[in-house]
This record gives sequence, structure tokens and C-alpha cells, in this order.
Amino acid sequence: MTEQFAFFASLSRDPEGLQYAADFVSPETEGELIGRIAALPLKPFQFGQYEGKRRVASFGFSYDYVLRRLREAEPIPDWLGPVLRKVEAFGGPETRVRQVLCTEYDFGVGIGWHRDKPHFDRIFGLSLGSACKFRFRRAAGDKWERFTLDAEPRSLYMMSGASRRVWEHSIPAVEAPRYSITFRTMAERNT
Ligand SMILES: O=C(O)CCC(=O)C(=O)O
Repeated sequence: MTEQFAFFASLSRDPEGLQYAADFVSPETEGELIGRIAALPLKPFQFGQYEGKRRVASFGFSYDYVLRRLREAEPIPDWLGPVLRKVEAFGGPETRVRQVLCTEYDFGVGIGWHRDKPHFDRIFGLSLGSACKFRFRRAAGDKWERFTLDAEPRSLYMMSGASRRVWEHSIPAVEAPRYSITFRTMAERNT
């Protein structure tokens, strides 16, 4: 991890392996990235026979919920290069992002509880346009232990360790349009 990024000090009982950097990109870069994402041929997120309300575009790989495996997607476009390299620098030596997901959440849209597919290793998320409550939960006996990260626009979170493998995450319906770029490295077995 380089020292050029200011980290959010952990509050209490935040999930192990979760890191957060405020102001990861400038307002100018945020505007440019939103423009690029809005111009993509975004499609409603498909999981098997179901369709999510968020709209997405995948690069590098996408997960096929019918075949239950990764398949190759369009290559990661050049306009994502500068921010992708900055994310890799944040991740530290040997961080190699191989999958990128651009997502648009319209007003009132969120994402349900899940963990990312095991084909991926670390997950980085850049929030653009508006803030969201990035919620975590994990089973604790017959209850849930919970944690909420306030993900501000232009911030980056990284999930590794237990925050990525044990805790589930979700985002409740957003109160203003939000865009995100999710950067994923591959798990060993897929490299
Ligand atoms: O929009 C985000 O920051 C999270 C996206 C996410 O959890 C996912 O696509 O699996």
C-alpha cells in the first residue's frame, strides 16, 4: 500500500480487510468518468431469469449466471486506464485488475445482500455521483452483526480478507443517481 492515500481510520468493529480512501479521484475526473459510463450501452443486470434494476457494462470478464462460470467480455477500454492504474497502486505490488464492472443506480435502485463470486479475489469500488450506505452483515449466532460504510462520491473502498469472503454487502435504494466502477482481481485458480 502506498502512503499517498489518506485512509479512513476504522470506527469500531469494521470488517477485517475493508479499507476506504476518501477523495480518491478529483471532481473533474468524477465528471469525466460519469460521462463515459452514461455513454456506454448499459444493460439491466441479468442473473439467470431475473433482471436487476441497476444497469451495467462488464469488461475483461463477466459472470454468466446460467452457465455459472466466467466468460470473456469486451476488453477494458483505454479511458479506464488511468483510474485502473491508480486503483492497482492503491492495492499495492502485484495488484492486477482483470475485471471491471460499470454500474448505474437510478434514484431508488440498490443492490441486495451478496458476496462477490469466488472467481474474484480483491474487490475495489469507486463511488461516483452520490453517496450511498454500503452495508455489511455477517452471521453471529442467530443474529446478524452489521456495519455500514458511508461511501462518499469520489471515494474508493477495497474489500479483502473477511470483509470480502465472510461478510455480505448490499446498498439500499439510493436517494440520487449513483454510478460505481468495480475493479476486481482474479482468485488464484483463475489467473
Ligand atoms: O456499486 C457498488 O459499489 C457495489 C457493486 C456490487 O456490490 C456488485 O456489483 O457486486
